[in-house]
Amino acid sequence: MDGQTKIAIKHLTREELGAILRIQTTLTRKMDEFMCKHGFIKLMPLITSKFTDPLGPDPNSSVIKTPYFEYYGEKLVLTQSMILHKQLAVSLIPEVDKIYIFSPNVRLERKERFFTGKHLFEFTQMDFEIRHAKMDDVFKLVEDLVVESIKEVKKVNKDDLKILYRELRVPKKPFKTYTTHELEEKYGEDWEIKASLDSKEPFWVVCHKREFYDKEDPERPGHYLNYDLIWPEGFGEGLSGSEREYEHEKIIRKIRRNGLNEKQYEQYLKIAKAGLLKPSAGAGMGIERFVRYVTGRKHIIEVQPFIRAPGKPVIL
Ligand code: ASN
Repeated sequence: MDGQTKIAIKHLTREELGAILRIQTTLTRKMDEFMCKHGFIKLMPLITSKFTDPLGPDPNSSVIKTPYFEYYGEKLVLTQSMILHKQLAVSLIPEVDKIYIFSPNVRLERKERFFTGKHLFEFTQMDFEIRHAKMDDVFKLVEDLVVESIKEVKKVNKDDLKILYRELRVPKKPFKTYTTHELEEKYGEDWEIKASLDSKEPFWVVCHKREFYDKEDPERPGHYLNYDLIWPEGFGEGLSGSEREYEHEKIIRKIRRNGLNEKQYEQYLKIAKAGLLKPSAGAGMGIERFVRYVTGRKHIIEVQPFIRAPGKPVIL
């Protein structure tokens, strides 16, 4: 047998993988229960589309190319995130104003991203969107979700946490909130991991200059109504989201400012122009990152049985 296949087998037959996956099962079951209890409707994921999240300009994004392919003369793309479809769903589907999806995303990141310990080029996020919601509604929901999920793991997976030597704390609500500006001032431009290492509790970071769909504060231009949730102990970013731009004129202005191809978003823009997009807010929580934090693993590949890591060969 060749060396690469042997490595893949070794990765799959690790003693702790069962414990990690049992914890992942508890977390995803709890998320389903929690979202249903809060009135969310579950959508199935979409992995092909005419348009997807452009993932930029965002200082945190490093995709080297967008995965396009042709099918019966149409140019389609693999999902980088379902953000625009989430917005369409909560705007247009009658009597459905809260949705969630376990959504696979493909993001062809630069190979150096392997060394962050938290990047995969294929991963799943629990993506949700709420019509007419504001940032504070999302914060409250996510804080309850995180606390309830972690309590459930501590209850159901005691033995698994022991196998992993993981001492897991239940976070205290409400989580603290910082602005990107204050963290930059304290830690410099690469604040994320330093601030995460300094903290024992998850915390929010608001106001990131990034994609066109994140809402700019109408009262404070240059400030953004968006947020990341940062896991503590050096695990770094685990969720991001925002209130959304829904007015055509603002969306088109930002698409042009960002140098994106308007043509690609044609149908989405038509719907926005007809005034059919509703205000909403939401977020996406990276499942593998949540599992990595809860299980206390050093590198995210440890929680992924079939590794899809930037710059690494796909073996199985
Ligand atoms: N899921 C994120 C959101 O809801 C978007 C992303 O994954 N970039 O804003």
